[in-house]
Amino acid sequence: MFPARSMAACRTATGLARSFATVSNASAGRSHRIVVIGGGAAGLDISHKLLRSGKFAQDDIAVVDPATWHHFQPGWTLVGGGIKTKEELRRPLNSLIDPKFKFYNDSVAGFSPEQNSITLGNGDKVSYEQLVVAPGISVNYGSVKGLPEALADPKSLVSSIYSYDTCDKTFETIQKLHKGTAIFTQPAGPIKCAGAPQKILWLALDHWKRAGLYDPANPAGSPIQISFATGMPVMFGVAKYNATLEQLRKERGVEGLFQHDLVSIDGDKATFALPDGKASVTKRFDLLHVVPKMGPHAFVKGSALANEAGYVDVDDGTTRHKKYPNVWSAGDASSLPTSKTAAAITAQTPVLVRNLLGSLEGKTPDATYDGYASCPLITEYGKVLLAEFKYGGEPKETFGDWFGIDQAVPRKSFYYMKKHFFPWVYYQHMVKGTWGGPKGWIN
Ligand code: UQ1
Repeated sequence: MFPARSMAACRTATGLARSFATVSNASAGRSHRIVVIGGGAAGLDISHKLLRSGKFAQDDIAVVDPATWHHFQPGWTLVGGGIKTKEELRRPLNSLIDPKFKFYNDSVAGFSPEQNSITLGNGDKVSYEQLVVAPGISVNYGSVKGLPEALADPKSLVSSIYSYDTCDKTFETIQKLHKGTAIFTQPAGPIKCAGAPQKILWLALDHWKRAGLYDPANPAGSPIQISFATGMPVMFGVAKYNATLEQLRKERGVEGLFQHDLVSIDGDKATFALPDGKASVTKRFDLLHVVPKMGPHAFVKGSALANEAGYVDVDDGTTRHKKYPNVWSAGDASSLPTSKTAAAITAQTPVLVRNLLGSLEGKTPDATYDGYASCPLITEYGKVLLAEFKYGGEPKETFGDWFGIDQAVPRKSFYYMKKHFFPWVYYQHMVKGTWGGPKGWIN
């Protein structure tokens, strides 16, 4: 480990060598040129892209993540719809980490950006020349009173596709419901995959339609009634796709309860806060699909790296930290003002990696992220609307440009991409750093 440490110190090209002067022998093995926080989609993609640059030796790059399993979370909607099993979507995290990395299978207790170090959950200090912060965000089940208890109760028809533990319960609840009121919620505020709360609604609706329990032409006369209760003012944040989805909602007889933010569950009653902050509405339900509020992990939110909202405060274009030039962030934990999706990560990581590698050579960042994100929005079994857009909610359609097709029209080809191609390319290429999303394969 000593050679690694001295190499790291020698190679410091950014004027940040001061931290290494104080590194004690005991912690010498815990100095790395680059430390990547997070073994999720962003962390794995970035760390492997950095390694593929050929500029790093054994243990030059460290990855920190306390998890045992890595999950392909975009697949959990399909588990909720009974299309995939949750087991097929996960891999042991250590099997996805190149042996050339030092892997700290531990949590992060804190950041010391002035000292160029982090502290692990076990108390050890790890120092770096460059830090990449990509730990994702947390799903806050406690944000809805009564939710943890309702989810844990196997008899309740309350579930969520947002966790490994409960995404299969969702399909069980859909199958168990034969009559009554089904409510699907979406919270106010940022969440991972803002389309997923309604994707599961569309799958459930289609399931009940096929089972003869729901007739979109006569919702009031159907055994099941369906509501979408969302804390947001619209079905989807990008105007072009919102128009299609709002039309589908009306055509399919789904009640839209906008700016209804779920706050508590009590038996078969769900209570929603309304925008003025005073009034609330309580609805009875027979099936409830819940999307809890989400937000930055406490160790990020409470750190010197966070902006006011608790996200890692990086430049919207370069992904470089606004205050600490040797800190970078991408993915859900970053302040990048776009959707929190794996597709967005495919466009963020090449920018981050190019700018970080350039900065090691003293260059000014010259790559810029345009806010690209995508949402393959499943509208029924066998059909997907492929929303793709950039900053400002402006559509940026891959296949529209190639073939002149309108991606707001739900298609079978996009469904096959979502069901078969994306999960495959994710584990074969994206986590290894060789997938560029709409740009295809990159090295
Ligand atoms: C993508 O690259 C990707 O990652 C593997 C997804 O899976 C989560 C996606 O949903 C999307 C939309 C992309 C973007 C790629 C193309 C070709 C549109």
